[in-house]
Amino acid sequence: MGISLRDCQYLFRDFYSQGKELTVEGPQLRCELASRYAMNQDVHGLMEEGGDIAILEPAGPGVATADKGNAQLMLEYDGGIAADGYRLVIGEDAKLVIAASNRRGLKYGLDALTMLLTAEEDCCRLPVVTVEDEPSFAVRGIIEGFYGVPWSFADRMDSVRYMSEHRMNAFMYAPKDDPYHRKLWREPYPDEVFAKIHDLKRECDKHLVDFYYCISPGNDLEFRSSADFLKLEEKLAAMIAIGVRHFALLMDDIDYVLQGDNKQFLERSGTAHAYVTNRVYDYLAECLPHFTLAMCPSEYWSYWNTEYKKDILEQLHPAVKVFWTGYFVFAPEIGRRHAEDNFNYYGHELWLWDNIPVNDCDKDRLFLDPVRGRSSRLGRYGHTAVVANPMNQWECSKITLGTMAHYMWNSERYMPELSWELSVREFAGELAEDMMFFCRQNLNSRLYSGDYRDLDDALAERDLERLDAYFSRLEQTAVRLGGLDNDKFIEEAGPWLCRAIGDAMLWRAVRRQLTDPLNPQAQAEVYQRLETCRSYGVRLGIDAAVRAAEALGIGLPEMEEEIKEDLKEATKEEDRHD
Ligand code: LOG
Repeated sequence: MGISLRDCQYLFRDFYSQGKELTVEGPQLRCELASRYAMNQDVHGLMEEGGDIAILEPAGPGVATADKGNAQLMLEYDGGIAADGYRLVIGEDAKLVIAASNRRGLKYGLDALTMLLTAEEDCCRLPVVTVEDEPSFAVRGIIEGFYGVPWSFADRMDSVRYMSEHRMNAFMYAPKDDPYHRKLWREPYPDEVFAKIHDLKRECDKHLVDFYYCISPGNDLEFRSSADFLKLEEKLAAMIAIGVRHFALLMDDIDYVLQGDNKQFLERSGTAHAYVTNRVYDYLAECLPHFTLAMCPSEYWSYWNTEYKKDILEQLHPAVKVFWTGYFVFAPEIGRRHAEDNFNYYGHELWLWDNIPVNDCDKDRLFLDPVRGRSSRLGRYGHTAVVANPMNQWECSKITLGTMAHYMWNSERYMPELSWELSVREFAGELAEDMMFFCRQNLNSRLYSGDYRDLDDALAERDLERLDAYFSRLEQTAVRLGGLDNDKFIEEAGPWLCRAIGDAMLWRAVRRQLTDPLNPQAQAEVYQRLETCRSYGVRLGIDAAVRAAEALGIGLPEMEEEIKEDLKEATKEEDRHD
C-alpha cells in the first residue's frame, strides 16, 4: 500500500476492508472508464498526466477502447454524498468505483486511489477496500488576511496547488496591505495587477479551488453615498467579469463607531454593516444566479452578546455568512460554549477565520507547530467554514497548514501530534527529524502550544553537558536544514537558521565566560556573539542562548551605543586579519 494502514485510518473517514490485496499486471494502473456520472466529465483534467494511473476513455458514446487496461473504473453520481465527499470501492475483480456528488468529490476520490496505489516495475497493488469520506466543513482553506508584505503571486499560485492537494477548497484574497483591497478600495486595480489576479483565478479554477475576492471599505465608506456604492459595485463587477463568484466584505480592524452623516443616517454600526452587506448581496443577486457572500463584522473576536451582534442577527440577509476568530483574535481554544453562544448571537452561519499561523504581530518569529485547542465539533455549532490566516512566509506556513487541512477535513478525528508528524514528513522528507526538532524550537507564542521544558529543566539543574548537547544539535540541525532541497524555505527561514547557529555560538561564548568569569575578552566575545544574534532581527521562540545566559547569571544588557561602536571596530579589525 502506498501509505501505512495507520495513516489511511487517519486520513480517510471510513476505511474498511478485510485486509485483502488486489494485484494487476503492469507498471501502471490503466483504467477502462465507465461513467454514470455525466458523459461530459473531463476526468483527465482531474489527474496529473503521466502518473501511475491512466484513464482510457471510451472512443465514443457506446464505443469501447481497444485497450481494455488492467482495471475498470466506474464514476458514479450519488446525490446522497456530501459536497466534496466521495465513496471509493476497490474490488477484488479490479473493478473500481468512485461515487461523488460534485467534481471535487471525484477529484478527491481519484486522489485517494492514487495514494493507495503502489506501482511496481511489473505490477500494481491496491488494497481491496471501501473508503467513505466527507469533510467536516464545507469551506476549507486560506484567507490571505495578514498585515505586512503580501504574498507574491507565485506564492499564491503555489498555495492554490497546495490546497488542492490537501483537500482545501477556498482561497480568500484579503491582504491588508494590498492598497486596492482596503485603503484605496474605491480604485480599480492597475491592469498588470488585475491580470495577475485573473491568472490566479484561472489557477483556482484549474485546481477546483474557489477564489474569494474580499474587500474592506469600512474605514471611510459613506453609507448614504451612491457614488461610493457605485465604486464598490464597479470593483465587484470587474471580479464578476473574470468569473469570481465568491465574495466577502471585511469590516475588521476599523474604527466602527459611526460619525457624522453615517451616524445620522444609520445610527448604529451593526445596522450600517448589515445595510452595506445587504446592498452588496442585492447587487450580486442581480448579476449572478449563484454566489457566496460572507462578511467579517467589526466584533469578530468577542464571545458576549452586544447590540452590534443583535443588529446583525436581525438585519443581515440570512444567506450571508459571518466570520469570527474565536473568543479572541488569537484564540488558544475554541470550544463548544463560545462557539454555540456566538452562533446564537449572530444567528448566521459562522465561518472561523483562524488566526493561525499568522505572525504579523510577531514579525521576528516563525510559528511551526500544529493547530490545537479547537473543538472537534465546531461543525455542529454553526460553523460551515474554517480558513487559516497564514504567515507572511508562505512556504513556512505549510507546516501548520498541513495540520489544519487535517482538522478542516475531519475535525472529529484530529490529532495534533500525528498531523504535525505527517506534515513535517511531507515537507522535509529525509530531513524530517531535523525539521521536527527545528519546529519544536519555534512554537506559536500566541497559543498555548507546549513549552520548552527540556531546556528549562537543564537550566534549572545547571546541566551544562545537556546544554552543550542541545546547542550542538541546534547548530547541526540548522546547518543540515540549510541543505534542504527547497530554495523557498531556505530563503524564508534563512534568518532563523542563521540565528540558530548564532545561538549555538553565543552559548559557546557563555560557556567560556562561565569557566573564566573575570576574563574581559570572554565577556567581549559574549557581547559580540549577542550582537551577531540580534543583527538577524529574528529569534527562535525558545530563545535558548539568551535564556541560558540569563539563567546562569551572565547578564546580557541592552547594548550601549558605545559598546556597539567598539564591537563594529573590533569586527572590522578581525575581518582585516582574516
Ligand atoms: C486582523 C487580521 C490580522 C490578525 C493578526 C482579523 C479578523 N483581522 O485583530 O488581518 O492578520 O488580526 O494580527 C486581526 O483577524 N485583527
